[in-house]
Amino acid sequence: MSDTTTHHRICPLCEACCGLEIQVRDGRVTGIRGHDADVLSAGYICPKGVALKDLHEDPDRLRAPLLKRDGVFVEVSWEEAFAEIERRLPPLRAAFGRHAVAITVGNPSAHKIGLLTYFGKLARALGTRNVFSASTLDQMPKQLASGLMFGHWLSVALPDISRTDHLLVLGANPLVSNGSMWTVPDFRGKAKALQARGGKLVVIDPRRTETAAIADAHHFIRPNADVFLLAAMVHTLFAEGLVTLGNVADRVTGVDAVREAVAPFTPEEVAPRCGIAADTIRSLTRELAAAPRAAVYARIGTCTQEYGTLCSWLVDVLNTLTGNLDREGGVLFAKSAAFASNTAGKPGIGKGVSTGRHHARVSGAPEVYGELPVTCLAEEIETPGDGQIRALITVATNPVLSAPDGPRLARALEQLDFMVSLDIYLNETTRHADVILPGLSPLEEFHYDVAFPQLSWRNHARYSPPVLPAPPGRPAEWQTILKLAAIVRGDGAAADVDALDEAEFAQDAQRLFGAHADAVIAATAAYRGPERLLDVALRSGPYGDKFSRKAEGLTLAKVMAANPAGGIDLGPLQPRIPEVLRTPSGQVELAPPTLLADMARAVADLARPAPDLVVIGRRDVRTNNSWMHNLPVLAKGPFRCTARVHPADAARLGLRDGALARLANGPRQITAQVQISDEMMPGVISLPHGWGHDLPGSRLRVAAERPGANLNALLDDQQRDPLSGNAVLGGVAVAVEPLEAA
Ligand SMILES: Nc1nc2c(c(=O)[nH]1)N[C@H]1C(S)=C(S)[C@@H](COP(=O)(O)OP(=O)(O)OC[C@H]3O[C@@H](n4cnc5c(=O)[nH]c(N)nc54)[C@H](O)[C@@H]3O)O[C@H]1N2
Ligand SMILES: Nc1nc2c(c(=O)[nH]1)N[C@H]1C(S)=C(S)[C@@H](COP(=O)(O)OP(=O)(O)OC[C@H]3O[C@@H](n4cnc5c(=O)[nH]c(N)nc54)[C@H](O)[C@@H]3O)O[C@H]1N2
Ligand code: SF4
Ligand SMILES: [Mo]
Repeated sequence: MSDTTTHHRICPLCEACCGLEIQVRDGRVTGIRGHDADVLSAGYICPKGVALKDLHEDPDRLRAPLLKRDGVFVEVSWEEAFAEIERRLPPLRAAFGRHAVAITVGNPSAHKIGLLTYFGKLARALGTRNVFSASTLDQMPKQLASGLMFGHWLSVALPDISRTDHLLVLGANPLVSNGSMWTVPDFRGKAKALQARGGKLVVIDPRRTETAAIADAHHFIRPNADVFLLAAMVHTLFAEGLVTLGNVADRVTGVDAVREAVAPFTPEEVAPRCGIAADTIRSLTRELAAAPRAAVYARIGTCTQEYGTLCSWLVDVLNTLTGNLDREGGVLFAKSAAFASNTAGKPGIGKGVSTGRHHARVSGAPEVYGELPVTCLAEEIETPGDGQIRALITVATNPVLSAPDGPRLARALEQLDFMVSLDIYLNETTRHADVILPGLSPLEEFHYDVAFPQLSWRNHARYSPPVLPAPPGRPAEWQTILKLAAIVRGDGAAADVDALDEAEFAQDAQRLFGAHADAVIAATAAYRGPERLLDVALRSGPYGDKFSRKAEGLTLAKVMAANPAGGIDLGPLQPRIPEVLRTPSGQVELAPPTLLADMARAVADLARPAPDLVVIGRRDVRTNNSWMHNLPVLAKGPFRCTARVHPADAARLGLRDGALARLANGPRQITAQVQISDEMMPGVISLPHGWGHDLPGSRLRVAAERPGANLNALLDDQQRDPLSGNAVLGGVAVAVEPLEAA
C-alpha cells in the first residue's frame, strides 16, 4: 500500500460541500470517505460523495467532443468541434441578431468555479437578453425576497443551527437534500444536538418526510398554502402583541405596512386552505415567539409554488418580528472570504435590487437577476418574429427532464438551427445538440466554492487541488467558455485562450484596482484563469491580506496550504446588520412595495377551493436532480421513482401498491408505479423529478435500465410566480387512475 496517496477534495455534488478524503493508487480511486478534519463538514458524507468514483469511471461520461453528422454523433477533436461552431454560430448571430442566440445554465455550474467565474464572459460576449437558468426552477423567489429586504441577491439570512433553541422548517427536507440555500452538512447531527440541549425542531410539509420523522412536531399542510399559514402567523404576532424587533429595532422600516398587509389572514380564515387548525397556527406562532432564540427556514417546497416570493419574504418577516434577525441563535448572514457582493462596496447602503430591465418577448415576463424564466425558453424558440431564438448554448443543464413540460421543450429544441451543449453526458437534452463539449471529471479539477460560503452555517475558506491530472489536450471548462466567447466575438476558433485570459484579466484589474492594477497583476502572477481570480478575491476580501498590507490576512497560497488540515475555519456566523445591508434606505426593508402589491393576489385566492388531488416532488438521498441515475452505486437498490399516495386516496381511486397508474394534468399524461404510504397527506401524491430516462438517443446505459417517469412531463410551463418568474412545480392538480399492470 506504500504507493497509495491521500487527497482532500470538496464534494461538488450538492450544497453541503462536504470535505472528502480520497485514496488513490496507480491513478485509480480506491476509497472515498469523509474528511474528519474538514472545518465545515467534520467527516460527514452521504452516499453520493462515494459515487464520485463511479462518476469518474463511468464509461458513458464523455471524454471527447461529439459532433452530430447526418443525425449521428461522432467523436471529433477539439479543433474540429470549435471549427464547426465557428462555421455555424456567428452567421446565425449576424443574420438574426444577438438575441437569436440564447444560453441556459444549470445546477452543476453552481459547484464549478470555472463555470461560475467565466460564464459571465460568454454571456457578455453574446449580449443576448435570452439568458436562462435552473434558478427559475428553484431559488429565485428566495433571492428576490432577500434582495428586496437586504439589498443583495445573495444576502440570505441563515438559521444559526448550532445555537438556536427552535427551528421551524417549511417545504424542505434537509435530512435528504442536505440543505439548500443553506450549506449545512450533517443536518441530522446538528438537529440532534439542538434537541439534546432542549431545543425543538418543527416541520411543516405535506409529507411526513425523513426530516419530519426526527422532528419534535410535524404538521401536514396543503401544498401551495404556505403563504396563508405564514401570513396568519405574522397576523397572530401582531394580534397577540408578540412583535419584538430585538437587535435590529432601529434598522427596520415597514412594520406597520406589514401589519396592514396581513390583516385579512386570520388563523380562522386560512385554516381550511392550509389544512391546519386555527389553534395550531396560533400555538406554532406562540412557540416561535416564546423561544429564547428561534429561526424559520423554508426551501424548495415553498419556492416552487404560486406564491414563492411571498412565502420567502414572510419567512424573514417572521424571523424579524420575533427578534431573531441578525442575532446568535436566530438567523445570521455568512461573511464569505471571496466573491461576495455583500462584502464589497460601501457597507450599509447600496442600490438594492430591481427587476424588469427587459422582458421576455412572448410572455412579457420580467428579467430577474439578469435572467428570464427558463419556462419561457420553449415558446421563445417556437414563436416566429423578430428576436426568435435560433441557436442555443446549454451549460450543465438537462431541462428536458428538469423543467416543466419537457416534451414541449424537446420538440422546440429540434426546431433550433444550431445547439451547443457543454455537458459530460449525451442525455435527454444534449441529444438535441449539434456539438457537445465535455468538461473534466471533478477529480481532475481544482475547486473552491464561489457561492456556498455565502450560504454556509459557519464561515470558512477551503481549496481543493485536482486529485488526478487532467488528460493531456483536454481543456478545462473555463477555457472552453473563453474559446466560445472568442468565436462569438469574431476572434476565431484559433484564438489563443491564454492570451485572451491575460488581456481580460488586465482589463478587470484596471477596472477594479485602477492605479494599483499593475501591482495586483504582479502579486498574482503565480496563477492564471479562475485560480488567479480566486487569489484576487481572497486577498481583497474581508479576511484578505490586502496584497501584503495585512500580512496575517488570507491569500490563495495560505488557503491551499490548509487543504490537508481541512481548510481554514473563519468562525461562527456573527451579526452583520447594518454593515451587510445594501438597500437604498440602509435599513431592512420589511415591506417592499412589489411584495405588498402581490398580497392582493393571495387575498383574492383565499376563497378558492383546494383541488382534490395534487402532485408534489420528492428527493432521495441517492439521486441528484436528473443526472446521477447512471452511477451504479446510486442506481442500485429499491426503485425510487414511485408515486406515493395515501391509503385512503388509493382506496378511493382503486390504486394498488406496486401497480401502475396514469397521472394526468389536462392533456399531459405519464405512467408511474404506485407506492401506498401513510406518510402522505391525504389528497397529495408525491413523485420525484429528474426521471424519464427512456428517451431515444441518450447514452445513459445504467439509467435506461430503470428509466422511471418524468414528473415534469406532467407539469405546465406556463405556471409561474409572477414576481420571480419561478416555475410552479408543486401543488398541481392531477387526475389519477389505475392501469392494468404491464
Ligand atoms: N418537478 C420538479 N422539477 C425540478 C425540481 C423539483 O423539485 N421538481 N427541482 C429543480 C431544481 S431545484 C433544480 S436545481 C433543477 C436542476 O436542473 P438542471 O440544472 O437542469 O440540473 P440537472 O437536471 O441535474 O442536470 C445537470 C446537467 O449537468 C450535466 N453535468 C454534470 N456535471 C457537469 C459538469 O461538470 N460540467 C458540465 N458542463 N455539465 C455537467 C449533467 O450531465 C446534466 O446534463 O431541477 C429542477 N426541476
Ligand atoms: N439527494 C438529493 N439531494 C439534493 C437534490 C437531489 O435531487 N437529491 N437536489 C439538490 C437541489 S438542486 C436542491 S434545490 C435542494 C432542495 O432541497 P430541499 O428544499 O430540502 O428539497 P426537497 O427534499 O425536495 O424538500 C422539499 C419538501 O417540500 C415539500 N413540499 C412540497 N410542496 C410543498 C408545499 O406546498 N408546502 C410545504 N410546506 N412543503 C411542500 C416536499 O414534500 C419536500 O419534503 O436539494 C439538493 N440536494
Ligand atoms: S451531502 Fe453527499 S452529495 Fe452533498 S456534498 Fe456531502 S457527500 Fe457530497
Ligand atoms: Mo436546485
